Amino acid sequence: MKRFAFINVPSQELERPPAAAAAISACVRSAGWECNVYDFNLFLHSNVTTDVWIELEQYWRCKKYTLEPDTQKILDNTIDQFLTTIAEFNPDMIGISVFTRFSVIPANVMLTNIRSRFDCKTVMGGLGGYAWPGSLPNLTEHPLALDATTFADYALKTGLVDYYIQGEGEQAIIELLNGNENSSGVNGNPAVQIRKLDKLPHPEYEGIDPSNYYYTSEPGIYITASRGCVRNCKFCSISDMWPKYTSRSADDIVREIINGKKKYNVNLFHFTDSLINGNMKMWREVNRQLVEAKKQDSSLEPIKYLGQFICRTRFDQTEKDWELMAKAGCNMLVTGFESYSPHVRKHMGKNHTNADIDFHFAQSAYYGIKNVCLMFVGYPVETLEDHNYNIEFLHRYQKYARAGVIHMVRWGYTGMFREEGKLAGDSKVKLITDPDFAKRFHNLPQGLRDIALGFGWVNELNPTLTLKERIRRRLELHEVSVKLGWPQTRNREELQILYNILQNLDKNVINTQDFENLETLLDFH
Ligand code: B12
Ligand code: SF4
Repeated sequence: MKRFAFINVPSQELERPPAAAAAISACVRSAGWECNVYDFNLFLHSNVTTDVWIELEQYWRCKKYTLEPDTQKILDNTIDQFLTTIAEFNPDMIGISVFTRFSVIPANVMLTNIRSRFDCKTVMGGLGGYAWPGSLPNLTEHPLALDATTFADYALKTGLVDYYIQGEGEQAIIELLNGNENSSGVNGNPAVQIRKLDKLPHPEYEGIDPSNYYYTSEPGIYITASRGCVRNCKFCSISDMWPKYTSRSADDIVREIINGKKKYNVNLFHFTDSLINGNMKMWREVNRQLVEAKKQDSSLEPIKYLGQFICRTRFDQTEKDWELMAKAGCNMLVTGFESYSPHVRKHMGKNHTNADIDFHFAQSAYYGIKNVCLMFVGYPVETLEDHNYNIEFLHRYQKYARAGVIHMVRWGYTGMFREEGKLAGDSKVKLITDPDFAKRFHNLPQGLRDIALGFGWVNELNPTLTLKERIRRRLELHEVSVKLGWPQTRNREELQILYNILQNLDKNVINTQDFENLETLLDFH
């Protein structure tokens, strides 16, 4: 039997086992290969001191360009030790998972080491593969790779990998292991979205026991019930990744939850979906079946879940839906209400009304379901009147924030738009970007540049929404939130940057020094 070693690299949360490792290892096994999963993220964390871990995290996130000599030595030794275990397995192929752009540097380091020790084939997957390779330290050593558009492309051109897989990995890896090197998703062939999710094997956690992770309250696992979204909001990239909304059947989802509970001894299920309630029929049935299963078997009672949600209209749902969710174990919903202004929401492509938001919170309060609210400040068509709606939101729902029904509010980045994307050609938006921005930030790594450039726009059709005004609105919302006792998240550094910009702002021109602490903004992206 052929052997496949799956490697997960930092930077990733250590709260639960990596979802991709569980999903892909099950597929590799279904293709008749033996598969071992090696989580270098966890291994590293268990083998280095907190100080070394913190320095490495800064390095992975491009906040630091070189490591202290001692840290470099520790990293080299730890990788050596890690790869020795993998060498004992003697794999025919090694797969590496690049979760986000913060995994690009660690993946590059790991692949360089793999290449010097192993002769076997290597394959890369994960959304971080799409990241721009510009922040890699050795880019100029490979003139051929200078025009690489993504990290995956770079890795292929420099020979770090034999294959990379774009998009969903399940079908593509099975095809590849069956010898089909030209199948969709492999080495730049356009990926084809998987439509029959029920046919995929359930994730497996051999080698990545959830109880070995650093969970907050209790061990848990990720679960994916659907991919894509039923909406197509103007600022969102989900439809680029999954053009069609596709969901699994309720039977299959509940089977995975119950098996997960029994086999891996976990109660907590974290949905990775962009929205768990995209298909109401399926979603009702999932909750109904969970309630029924709990009635039949009391050991299932502790099962609970959290996930992203959309605010549904009153016509789409009943109180019974909320009761079912609560009984099924709904613990927390993360919902993009985005704005309390109907005008802004309409432009975004959202369907819900303010009465629907009222209903959402009232039901959550009644059934004890916690909420995280994702909100937008300075959306390109936002007027002062729209902004005042957001202030009203804070007053109106203060009682829920104080009671813990609203666990957190997160105000998005003061309108970060670099490319018009789906806003291009819109009758209400004509974005103008500061042409000098790119020059000023030329040497910043992609992640930072995206953020810096994202500040430099104004909507010609809503000209009073200058950067200064967007920042003022963000600060005002912060002030009101603090005054009313709203729990907020991760805003200290963000506000510091906005404050710096505001101080130097003159006629919407931004100076480089305003971004002194820009890299801290990465953590909010
Ligand atoms: C849940 C989630 C989180 C959670 C949990 C993260 C974790 N596990 O550590 C939290 C909230 C903590 C989080 C944080 C962040 N996230 Co996040 N997150 C997600 C989300 C919603 C689901 C990810 C997931 O688990 N999916 C399920 C698994 C199975 O999918 P997957 O990992 O993509 O793997 C599939 C394929 O990529 C491929 N694959 C993956 N690896 C491999 C390997 C091989 C060999 C093969 C063949 C295939 C393959 O096959 C898998 C199955 O199809 C996605 C959006 C989305 N819907 O995908 C964003 C997403 C991944 N996150 C993103 C970002 C940017 C972040 C943050 C950097 C945000 C920030 N600034 O803090 C942080 C990074 C945190 C960190 N260092 O850990 C971006 C990544 C974009 C990019 N290219 O960089 C995404 C895509 C959201 C977005 N639209 O912008 N995130
Ligand atoms: S509802 Fe959420 S996930 Fe769906 S398109 Fe809108 S912002 Fe994106």
